[in-house]
Amino acid sequence: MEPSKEYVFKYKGVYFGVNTSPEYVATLEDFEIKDSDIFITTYPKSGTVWTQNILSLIIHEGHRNGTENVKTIDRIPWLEYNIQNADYAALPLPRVFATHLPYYLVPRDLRKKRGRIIYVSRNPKDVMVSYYHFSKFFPIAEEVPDFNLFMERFLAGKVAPSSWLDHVTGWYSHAEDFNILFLTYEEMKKDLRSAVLKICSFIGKELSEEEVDSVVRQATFESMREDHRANYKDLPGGLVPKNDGRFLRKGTVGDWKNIMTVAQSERFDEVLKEKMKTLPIKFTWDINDEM
Ligand code: PPS
Repeated sequence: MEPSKEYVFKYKGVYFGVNTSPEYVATLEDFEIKDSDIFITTYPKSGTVWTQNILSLIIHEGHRNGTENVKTIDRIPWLEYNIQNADYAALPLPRVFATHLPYYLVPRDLRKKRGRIIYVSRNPKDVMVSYYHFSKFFPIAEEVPDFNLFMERFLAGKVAPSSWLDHVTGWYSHAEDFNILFLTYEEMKKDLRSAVLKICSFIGKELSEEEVDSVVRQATFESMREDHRANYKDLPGGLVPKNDGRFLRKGTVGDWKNIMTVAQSERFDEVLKEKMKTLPIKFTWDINDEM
């Protein structure tokens, strides 16, 4: 099966989209890490933008109290897609980056436990459905109107950055090589405050009760949708969204049930569920499930 058209190259087994190149990705191996660096690492549609905003709110008082008007994309750039051509070396400390790279393509120094990684995963049915909707609104993505076709591509790893299972398995099975905090989208959804506290403790940032309250309040789906700094309404590079789509679409657990038929869900389970049993994570497929 052919991958989606916008995935312009494959590098060391992983599909990449536009705005980057194999040469650039290759340089990231030597990317110079500072000890205070933080990398938000995800498979797409797993809660990246959400975690970016939480970190902006935790780290920057001016973001929290509204005196600073810096958009997420400028505050926390994408490592492998340097869309705005930022000078990464000149970013204020602690630098925070977002990346969808698999564990074996990230800067070498991270493996020496320099810097910190926050890895966020989400149940793959919701990931896939979110990705499907994204493909319809993101102007440089190939619009795939047929959900079934999109699902087959997703299951075959013919989307960027290739297989969801390989991404998650890779990061979990190499956890010991990195200074890493694992979170799930669903635990953030169920108890955002605890997730914020875990992040604070991991990055060594102490906030008062009121400050934590403020972070939690501003990191809810509803608040972020209204916050022009955080909602990615202005897409990078001046791109204009199609079909009235948004990055912050529904923000729920279990939305897959609204689109997947029973047969599609069974097909998905047949391909992935058995293999997922080896993962040390119990995914939540419905907001009412016990965690
Ligand atoms: S991307 O393209 O990889 O950066 O996308 P990513 O940010 O990882 O994932 C987008 C989904 O995250 C949801 N989102 C949130 N959910 C709950 N609360 C908050 N605050 C929040 N912020 C973003 C966003 O709505 C996308 O999920 P879907 O299911 O499409 O709504």
